[in-house]
Amino acid sequence: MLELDNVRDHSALGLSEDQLIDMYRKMLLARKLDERVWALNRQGRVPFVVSVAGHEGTQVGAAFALDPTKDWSLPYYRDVAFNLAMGSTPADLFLAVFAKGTDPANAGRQMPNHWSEPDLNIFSHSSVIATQFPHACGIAHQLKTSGQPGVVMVSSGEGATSEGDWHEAMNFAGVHKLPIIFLVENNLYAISTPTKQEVAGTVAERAVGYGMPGVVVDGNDVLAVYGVMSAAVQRARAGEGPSLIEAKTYRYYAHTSDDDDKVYRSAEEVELWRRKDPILVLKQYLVESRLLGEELELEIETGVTNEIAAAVKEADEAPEALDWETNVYGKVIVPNDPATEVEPEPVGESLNMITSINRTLHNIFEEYDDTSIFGEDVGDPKGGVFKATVGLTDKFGANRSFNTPLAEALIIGLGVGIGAAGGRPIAEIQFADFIHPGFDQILSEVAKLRYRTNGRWASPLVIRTPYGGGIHGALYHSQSIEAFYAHIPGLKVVVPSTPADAAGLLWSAVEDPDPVMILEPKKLYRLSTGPCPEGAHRVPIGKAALRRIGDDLTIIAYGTMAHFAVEAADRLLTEDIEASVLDLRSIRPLDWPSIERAVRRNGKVLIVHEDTKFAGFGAEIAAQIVEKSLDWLDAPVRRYCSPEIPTFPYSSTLEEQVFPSVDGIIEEARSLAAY
Ligand SMILES: Cc1ncc(C[n+]2csc(CCOP(=O)(O)OP(=O)(O)O)c2C)c(N)n1
Repeated sequence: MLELDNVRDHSALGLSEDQLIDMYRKMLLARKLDERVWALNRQGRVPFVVSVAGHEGTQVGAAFALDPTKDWSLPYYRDVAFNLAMGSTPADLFLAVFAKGTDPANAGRQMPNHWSEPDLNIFSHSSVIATQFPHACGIAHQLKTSGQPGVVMVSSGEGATSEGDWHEAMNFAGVHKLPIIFLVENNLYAISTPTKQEVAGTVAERAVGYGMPGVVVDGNDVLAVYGVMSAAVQRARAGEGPSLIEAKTYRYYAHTSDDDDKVYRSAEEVELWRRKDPILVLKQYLVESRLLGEELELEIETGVTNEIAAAVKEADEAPEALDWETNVYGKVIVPNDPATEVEPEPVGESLNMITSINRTLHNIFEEYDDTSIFGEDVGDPKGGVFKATVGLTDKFGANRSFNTPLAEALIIGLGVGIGAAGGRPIAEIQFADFIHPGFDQILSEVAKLRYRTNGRWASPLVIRTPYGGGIHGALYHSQSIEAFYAHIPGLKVVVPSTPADAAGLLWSAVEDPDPVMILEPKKLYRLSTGPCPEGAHRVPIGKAALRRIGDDLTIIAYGTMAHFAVEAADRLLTEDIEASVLDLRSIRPLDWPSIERAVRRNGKVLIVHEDTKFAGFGAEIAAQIVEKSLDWLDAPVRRYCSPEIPTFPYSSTLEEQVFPSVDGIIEEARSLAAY
């Protein structure tokens, strides 16, 4: 257990007099900086303030227990003093306050107080409460499994401990005994909601359920926080696992400049806490210990004031942010090489798609020892519910192929952290239908990380997930999810239809610096067989494959429907209808040149997908054709999709009626050819 004896003697805590004075200086710096930002806000020069005032003791006490040369931290928006104590400069902070292009954290793209400093191992965060916790787990897991010495500190307010991501991360950290410290700065309110409406019992008590110690500490006493934090860091360094620290503190101003705190708390309450001001508490200790006289106090105050004035000036004079465009992707793919010939058959042993994926994962793991794969039932002996990962744990160890708890937000967020700490993560989501608890992590974190930090951090995460219907999977094991994810800038989305493409796209995804979602049509896992090249075989992301060439119409499809379209095209030949089949393979980025070439060839396009029609991905293809190639069309663009029902029913007789079929494609193609 963590000792909470509230040591009030700095030398007993191992702190030198200089360190103690430095703590005081950092706390004062944060407070004065805060006051200056409020003043700028009143002058109308900065639109938004998140105040630290009141939290300085907690934050400086925590930071002093960490070593930024090896430890990692994931501070939250209120952690001004923490960041200053870790080594960020006031100028860095004011550049963010003024949203300048040289703001090192966000380049003017996020609101202020969204910290990021790779040189200090401070990881970026978004505005979404609690998404940082799975990232902390990923970083800690990567540090631990790659033998790096650091520990991870992740902080939040007490309100954040109601979010699912917090609980999923606490659970994973406890299960894996990760070197993490969860620091909760309990200032009694989540905006206006008092703690008793957020938490039954106390925050610290929540730790018990996750197999870690939880302690409460006076957050206004910097020495007490430092003591508890140091013990937690020591515990983590010794391999004994995570800790939860609940630091009781208070914020003196409203939640942000947009909040009016008078409606939910009294002036008397604020005044009561003002008397326990962490800066006063430390000052009193310093004076009583004869470490701070009037002269030194004045010197510190003057130094802090000058430092802030210089920082404001520097930030004020810095160039405005102009670049809104770059760093959406690390590797921008602009398809420019249209498919004109039928894609040649690869050479190699004939395999089905699932065997090809499994063999490819083994090959990738051999090639790159920084790869890891994780998800529900992924580890051996099961090796995944579809057996895609069989043998990886046995061969490469449980650090690289492991089961996670049933927690999709955690699985995706873990990948963000593993990638940040230098790993090459592959997340498996057991079924695409169950990816939605992780949607926020994909949308808000995975896809935006590079953009929001202007390229200082990235998420090279591969997300593999079996998807689609036609296998009696019913409403919750059949869904098409591509339209949701194709809509997200920052993400790449691919859908293979052959075993060789499943292998080749996987290789390319793992080597790509950007997040790539691979939607594996599970109907094809065993249905689709074909030759697969040995070893590294790469299929470029953003490149469609022409499967058949014909002059009467073009069928554009992907996944299972591309497989069906090839069969349909072959059967249509008996009716003297020649259809081109363009298998998109990548839906973001989209191989527009190949689509355009196909439209020009025969002027008739049939788009086929399993998903429903309304706002499905086919709508995007059709819109682009109409926008850019209308003059080449000889007939309206057609779409053949499933009807507007919430996915395929379980009963065979029902599913057969609604699952797009080869016969259905033939019928649509025949009608279009005759137009
Ligand atoms: C997922 C999510 N829900 C709601 C919000 C809006 N919001 C921003 S801060 C906040 C309160 C957070 O309170 P707490 O975690 O206690 O931290 P504090 O601000 O008190 O330091 C809320 C509800 C958000 N940013 N993200």
